[in-house]
Amino acid sequence: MLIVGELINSSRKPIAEAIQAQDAEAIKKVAKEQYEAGAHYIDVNAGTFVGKEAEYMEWLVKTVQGATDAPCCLDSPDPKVIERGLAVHKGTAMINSISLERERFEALVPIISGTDLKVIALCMSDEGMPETKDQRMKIADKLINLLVQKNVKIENIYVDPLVQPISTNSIFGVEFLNAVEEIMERFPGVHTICGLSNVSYGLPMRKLLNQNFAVMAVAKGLDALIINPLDKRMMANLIAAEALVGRDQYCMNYLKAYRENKLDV
Ligand code: THG
Repeated sequence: MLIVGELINSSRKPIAEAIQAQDAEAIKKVAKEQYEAGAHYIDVNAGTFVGKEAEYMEWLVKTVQGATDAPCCLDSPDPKVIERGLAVHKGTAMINSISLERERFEALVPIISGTDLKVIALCMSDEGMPETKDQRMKIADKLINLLVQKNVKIENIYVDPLVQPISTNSIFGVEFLNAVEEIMERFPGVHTICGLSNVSYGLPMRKLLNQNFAVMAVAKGLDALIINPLDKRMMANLIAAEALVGRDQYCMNYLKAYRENKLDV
């Protein structure tokens, strides 16, 4: 399971304050904690700072990479902001994200084409957010094919079918899960990823819903997640889920986590 640590996001108050104050130590601490908890990529998002997002993205990338060896997941809908982060990024970044929205697609493709960059492909088009599995599949199919045509390796594509709140429509959870299953079946080599928190929006005990949803998605083949890696129960659940679906040979990872005291949370 590839883990992207979500906590460096300006929608979170302490992060917005640290960015505003240019408090590098505060950002470095959150980067290190996530890396040590098992994050492979550190998501960086300064999206709430209109007009300063690109400048802050650059600062976040430099700051995070001054504290850990982890690559960043550059999180912005604006290709200019992603470019700015990429210009100072060391190693192989993950782009979060491209979509079928025409402007966004055309601006990002030349940046990604022929490189080893990983890219999150959001199932979103100029027609808006998909609701059913079939709507997601149509977008995923077009996106994957276009990206591969444009010289992006299928192994570098992480399709995000987009999680929507079950409080607004009770089918949103299952439509998402079935999309994961079909994408992994129909496009061998591609990855699937998502952020979880939307699924529980508007409901109490959000962690309970997020944790269960993550396990169900793993059962459908999801192999990457944007999460809070400091959530110990979430991390333990994922290790157990991967062992249970046969993605942990000889349960080695499960046993290692047990010996390291990471399961009894
Ligand atoms: N898909 C893609 N990118 C994304 C999302 C997605 N980027 C943004 C978002 N969704 C994922 N990132 C966050 C970041 C912070 C929070 C939720 C999603 C958040 N965190 C809690 C808080 O601040 O209190 C802490 C979570 C916890 O304690 O478990 O709200 O869907 N491609």
